Amino acid sequence: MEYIERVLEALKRKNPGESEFQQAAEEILTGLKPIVERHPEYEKTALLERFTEPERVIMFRVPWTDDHGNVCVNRGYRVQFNSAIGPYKGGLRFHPSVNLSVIKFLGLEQILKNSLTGLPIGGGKGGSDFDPKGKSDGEVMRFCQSFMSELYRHIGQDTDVPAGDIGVGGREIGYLFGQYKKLTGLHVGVLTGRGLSYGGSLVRTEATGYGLVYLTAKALERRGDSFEGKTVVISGSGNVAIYACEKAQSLGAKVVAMYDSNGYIYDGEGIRLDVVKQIKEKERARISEYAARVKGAVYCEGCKGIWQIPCDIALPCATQNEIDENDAAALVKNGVKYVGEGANMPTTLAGISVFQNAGVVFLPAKAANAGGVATSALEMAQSSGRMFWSFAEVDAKLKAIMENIYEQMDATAESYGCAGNYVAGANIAGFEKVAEAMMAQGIV
Ligand code: NDP
Ligand code: 2IT
Repeated sequence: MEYIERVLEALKRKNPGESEFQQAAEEILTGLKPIVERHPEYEKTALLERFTEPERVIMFRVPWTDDHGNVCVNRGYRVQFNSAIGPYKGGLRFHPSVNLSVIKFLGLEQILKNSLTGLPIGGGKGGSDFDPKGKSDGEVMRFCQSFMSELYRHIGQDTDVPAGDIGVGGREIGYLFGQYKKLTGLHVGVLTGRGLSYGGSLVRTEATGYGLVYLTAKALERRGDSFEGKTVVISGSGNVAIYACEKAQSLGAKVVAMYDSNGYIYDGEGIRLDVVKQIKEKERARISEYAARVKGAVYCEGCKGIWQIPCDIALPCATQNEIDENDAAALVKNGVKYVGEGANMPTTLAGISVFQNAGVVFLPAKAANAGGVATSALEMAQSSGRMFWSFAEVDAKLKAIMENIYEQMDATAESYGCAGNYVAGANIAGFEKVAEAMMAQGIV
């Protein structure tokens, strides 16, 4: 049996029931075939076995008290996956579906994503099965304080720098930072996505969504096309979805649909983002509200129907496995030409095959959504340098990083004999640097 297949089989045996982690590992390792064939030394030094085994997994109890005096217990995680090219870096997710498999898949993806940014950041991820939905600010604060009361001893500005992800935005980062500072006395860049008044960076809020559109726009431009006049469907209505919508609209696209976990809205006139921001960012309410406020818009219960809406460009920006092979087939049938993954692993392996076989330009998550973590690294640079860059400065750096990622994965796919296959291109381009750093540092 070939090296990659053996590693994958052992990984599945060793991590039973971890379906998301197994899926991410399969996507990544399969794409690495051409580079592994060129480097027999990888097998001799068990490089892939080391690459797929986290350096450290931390799991902990998070007890907190709700507004009625009930004691609740959640589970906290931090997976410090790979520090070959820099300190562990990656978000925290608070969502009831969080388990070790989800955090490990996100951590593995993060290693290669962070490498693609060209900045010195390793890969990590964390979170909890805590559900912030419906909780008061006080409950969220007490949860965050308890979570940090354990996490603080494992992180640091030069060792591990967490940030946001699903369920963790500016409010949560603020509470987490406050508790870290209280426990350590350090006002340092140990978390990114901080508020602008206490060390955050301009553009970090917008970065993932803007970056997704910058990279997709590059793919369009290379084909003599642009966002102008295109119909776009965006799933999710959180941080990534909102700023992807904002940038796509500013480039002349018409975004016609978005969703949350209950259902989707369709607005043939083009989504009014000010209304979405009011509902989701200010009121923390449900997207169904949109149809009650905007004439002509409709709300449909359930998420799946969104992929039946004809569009030129689909930007899945909610969560993993939201597009399966049937959804992909519906999108293809209705004429989709580009798919840019804003979420992490939003397309199943079978869904990816449907897009690639149909000649859709498929832009995988670890490249397409790298703008968030890239801007986090720019926030770290500003923190260390005691500097504060202007919006225009950070935005220009973000755009350049995203365009460079596109060129890198395009050129890499071509040079390894799989032109246009950006899944392989992004995996190989990200892996090259991590592999070189791991080889240079010996068996550690
Ligand atoms: P938010 O919490 O801000 O928003 C998440 C959105 O996705 C909400 O609309 C939420 O709906 C929806 N959603 C979550 N889970 C599900 C589900 N199971 N089914 C349907 N809808 C769901 O998170 P972000 O926007 O930050 O993150 C979205 C995706 O982007 C994630 O995959 C994340 O890993 C990825 N990402 C985020 C980055 C960042 O900088 N924030 C960077 C790179 C990637 P509801 O409110 O109903 O739960
Ligand atoms: O998936 C991701 O890249 C993020 N959630 C952002 C991580 C970060 O450290 O900014």
